[in-house]
Amino acid sequence: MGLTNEQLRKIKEELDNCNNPLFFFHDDPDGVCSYLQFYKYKKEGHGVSVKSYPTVDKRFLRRVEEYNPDKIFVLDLANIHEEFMEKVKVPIIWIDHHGPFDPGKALYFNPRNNGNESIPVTALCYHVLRQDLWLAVIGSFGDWYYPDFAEEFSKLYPDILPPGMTDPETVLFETEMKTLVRIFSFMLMGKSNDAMKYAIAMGRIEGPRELLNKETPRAKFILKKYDEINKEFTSLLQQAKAVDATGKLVLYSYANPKYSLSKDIANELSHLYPDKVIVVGRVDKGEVKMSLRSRHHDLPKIIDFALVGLTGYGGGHEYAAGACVKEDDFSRFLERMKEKL
Ligand SMILES: [Mn+2]
Repeated sequence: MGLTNEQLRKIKEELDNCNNPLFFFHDDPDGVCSYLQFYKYKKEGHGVSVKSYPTVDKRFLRRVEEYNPDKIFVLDLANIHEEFMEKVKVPIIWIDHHGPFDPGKALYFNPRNNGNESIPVTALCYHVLRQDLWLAVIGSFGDWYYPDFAEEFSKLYPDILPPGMTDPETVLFETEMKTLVRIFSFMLMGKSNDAMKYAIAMGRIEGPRELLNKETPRAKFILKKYDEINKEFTSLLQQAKAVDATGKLVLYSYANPKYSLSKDIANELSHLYPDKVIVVGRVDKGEVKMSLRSRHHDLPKIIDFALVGLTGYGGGHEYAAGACVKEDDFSRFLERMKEKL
């Protein structure tokens, strides 16, 4: 599925043939569940979550020096910067489902190169190892994807994933899977080192019930952060659900929370208003950072149009994207977006 059996075998071989791997992973449920599957299998090496800008660039050379790995794995990240690639002397194994992009000297595995399917990296990792089913399932639904091993999970945990539910969006918003995905999303928030503490604790959790029922101190530790962020999230979401949703574009903006919750709020609004274009903006240091959602437009195209002449940047998938503009340019940006809807 996604990758050929030979490719899956090759990844396993690369994983087996190293002693001190360094894993760079995207700081979302798909990324961290990919990392956790590999780390739990290897029981050695280090992980680094890559925040905000999904690129492994020279910011991370310091980590390579610090950990001195004999192999680097890059998981669920769209880009590796040329300079990073040049300066690093050990093999790089890169597994991703964005792009595809030119892998340079990295050994590159991307299902989009074998027929255009965008399968979450966490599902690919499961096909390699077949070990931590629950992590693979959570990471997949986190990317709005129904994996071929979901039924197996449903048999073990029918209370979490009721049998016969095959639409990923329904699963994600109407079952306990919602809480599980959100626990993984929230635990990674904040500084990278803090996020890693939670990721490591998660690596010791044995299954979803231990987590949801707070059965152990490590589960309580993770759920404490979740509960704290969820409180803030719930109150922002309540405001977001109250905004005027009569136009083609639904806008919610907020300021000053400790964490950026835009992605999760945008997903909720997109589920609530499937036919609308959703813009969730977080005002921070004179800029507005946005999460955008639409099921009927090519968002990167519209963002590029709206950005002409303004200071900002943006991009992403057709249906889920991000953008950032100066606070003074925000209303102009929205006006120009509306011209294209
Ligand atoms: Mn992904």
